[in-house]
Amino acid sequence: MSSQSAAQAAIALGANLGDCQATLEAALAALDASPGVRVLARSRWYRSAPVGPPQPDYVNGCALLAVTLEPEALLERLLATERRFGRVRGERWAPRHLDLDLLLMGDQCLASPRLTLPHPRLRERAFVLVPLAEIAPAWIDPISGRSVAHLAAALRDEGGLAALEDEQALAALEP
Ligand code: A4P
Ligand code: MG
Repeated sequence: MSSQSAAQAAIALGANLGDCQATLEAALAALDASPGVRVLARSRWYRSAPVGPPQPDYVNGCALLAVTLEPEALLERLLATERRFGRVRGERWAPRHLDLDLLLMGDQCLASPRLTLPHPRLRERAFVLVPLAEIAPAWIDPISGRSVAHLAAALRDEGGLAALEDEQALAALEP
């Protein structure tokens, strides 16, 4: 692939500290405004129960990007964007303001010390696969040979995920 031809990449976004939805939207706008990256689509935002150690609920979502960067350069851009939005002034051991993971880039498979593609936990996580299936259901995971829709369907019943706009619509119905 030439570094100038656009490739498609899928990223996961997550936050569980501060105004999570505002941070995720600002991070996407910053990525879209940066050289060599264009945001093509994003999923709805989901509230998700924390996987791993006890901590606040997350807001998660996924986005599709058109990129003219090599995978390592895109990862650097994601990590720089995390730093830009993730600073926690004076707090120690705080949960994350922003987590950006590179999930898929075309059908590339990589395992370098800095970057693993596809993302190694892509297939295990409803909070990644359910939003990703909204925007890229037919994308084939090059490791399993399964589509994103197929992988998401296998995890959909795990629960713990709710679209924020559904929560807001339900809240509006309450007396
Ligand atoms: N790295 C290698 N491959 C990749 C890749 N494909 N994408 C390296 C991104 N990074 C990749 O990542 C550490 C290093 O992984 C990077 O410097 C990069 O070189 P990190 O994001 O700084 O570390 P982390 O977030 O602590 O690790 P990781 O593995 O991303 O954490 P997880 O597994 O994502 O866990 N529960 C819910 N409901 N929702 C969440 O979003 N997130 C976590 C974080 C835990 N529980 C959660 C959620
Ligand atoms: Mg991460």
